[in-house]
Amino acid sequence: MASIRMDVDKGLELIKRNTVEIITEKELKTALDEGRQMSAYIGRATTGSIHLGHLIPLSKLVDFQKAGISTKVLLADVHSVLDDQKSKWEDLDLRVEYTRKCIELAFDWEKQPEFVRGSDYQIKSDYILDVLKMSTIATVDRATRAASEVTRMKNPKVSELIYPIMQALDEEYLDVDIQLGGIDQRHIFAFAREYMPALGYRSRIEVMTPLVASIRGPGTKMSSSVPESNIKIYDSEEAIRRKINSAYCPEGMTHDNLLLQLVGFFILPAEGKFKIYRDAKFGGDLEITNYSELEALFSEKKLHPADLKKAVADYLVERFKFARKYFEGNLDLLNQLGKEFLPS
Ligand code: STL
Repeated sequence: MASIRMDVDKGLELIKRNTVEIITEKELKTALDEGRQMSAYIGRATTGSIHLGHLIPLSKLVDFQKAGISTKVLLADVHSVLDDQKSKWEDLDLRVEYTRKCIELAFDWEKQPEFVRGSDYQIKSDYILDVLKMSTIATVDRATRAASEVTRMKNPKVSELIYPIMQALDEEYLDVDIQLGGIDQRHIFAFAREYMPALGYRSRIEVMTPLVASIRGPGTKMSSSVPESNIKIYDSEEAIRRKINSAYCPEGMTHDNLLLQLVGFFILPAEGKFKIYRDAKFGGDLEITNYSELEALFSEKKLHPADLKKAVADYLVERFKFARKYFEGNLDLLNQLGKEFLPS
């Protein structure tokens, strides 16, 4: 008994760490208490290039795996067209291949998640019938609110309101217990919680990760289409170092600090520790094992931005070497996808 109790607590702690909200934690705890074998998924619309901003929600999958939860990644190709045609129907094969490869290569997976392509099931009649059913129940107002944070919604198309309906139904068709996503998905998750029971499906547990700070500081965004605003996982070593060096990271400021977030949400979960090599005259080497330790050091100005930047850049250069090598040999694929996919 004692050991099972410990496993439940450990599992809950793993799932909760680095999240900002869980709807609901009580349901999660009950499921763990009952020892249920669970599965979780995260969806990624195949809209643009994969960069650092995408890796933090994806990193959570590693914690899920460690907690014994099986994991899936939805390559949401249909969604990428529904979102104001950010992809073209005829480019979806390529977009899916690209997105999958990036996610495979960016993580040192103990076990690869299961990849599922949206269009493999979303255009079958049983799914479409459910979309139609939900469209008769969901109000335009609710669907609009749900879509607003995630799709373009400039001169909104009907497809942008279908988007949240499909994202809700994906939980059922992927046969999962948990959906994971950034906190920007909150309204969509609430929409799913509300409307799934109306179709006779259970509401799923929704787990949300923090929003990633931007390289250029508060008020800016990491955007796939602006190369200097993001770091692609296959950017050149020189570009990684240049962009990290330019990142917003004022001494002592822990808010909106991408560097701290990368260590806390991306590096520590994967490695368990993070080494910062420093000259003895600047305090000598540091080994950090948890985020609060790092935050304290930084806010007390015992860790200088330059040392943090150097250590994070070194890590990213090493971590992404497989992705860099792969895409160096497959520039054709990137060229076919378009200019914004090319490395800087
Ligand atoms: C984006 C960017 C991002 C996440 C998503 C889309 C998620 C899309 C999605 C689609 C269908 C699902 C779940 C999630 O079932 O970071 O453009």
